[in-house]
Amino acid sequence: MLSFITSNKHKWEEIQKMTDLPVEHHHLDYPEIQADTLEAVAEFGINFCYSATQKPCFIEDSGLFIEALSGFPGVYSSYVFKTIGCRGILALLQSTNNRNCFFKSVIAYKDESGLTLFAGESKGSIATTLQGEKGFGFDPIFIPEGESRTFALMSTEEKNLYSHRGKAFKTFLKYIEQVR
Ligand code: ITT
Repeated sequence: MLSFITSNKHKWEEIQKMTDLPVEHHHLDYPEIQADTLEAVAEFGINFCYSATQKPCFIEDSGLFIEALSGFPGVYSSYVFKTIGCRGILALLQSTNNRNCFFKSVIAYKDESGLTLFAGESKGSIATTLQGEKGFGFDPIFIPEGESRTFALMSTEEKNLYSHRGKAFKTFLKYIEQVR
């Protein structure tokens, strides 16, 4: 049985809707190190988790990268969400017309044969106001490319079609179906 280690119940809901494979939700507080890339953060985290569980497991680390802010909050997304939140991001973008951004997700998987990373990105733009109440985190201000609605106005199934996590998880599933 595969184990998805996360403290975020929304991530678990999204992943569950994408597969019929038996995946269990495991809660383990693993360290999220300060590093320049999501890959480095995820790699450290999965090594910690695998040492603790000794079972095939994966984690997912994600971030929002805003062009006009030189990629901020990026690897600091979790902290920035907890501190200034969506409204803080809107305030930081008040004096610019460039609202381009992307979400990136990195899934790190480890089993007896080693560690593998899978990435997914979702390009989009930052809305001018908070819109919608579904989802979590920056969903009320993120509009994926080709859409006019934020993630917070979409069902989980719809968000999965566009999202960074949906894309990374799809690639991960293909790999798992081949190797397991
Ligand atoms: P883990 O236990 O899985 O690490 P987390 O909530 O700490 O859960 P991350 O560090 O990966 O998750 O996420 C960084 C932040 O980026 C998260 O707190 C959200 O605010 C934001 N974020 C990530 N994915 C998002 C999504 O799909 N929609 C909206 N915001 C998202």
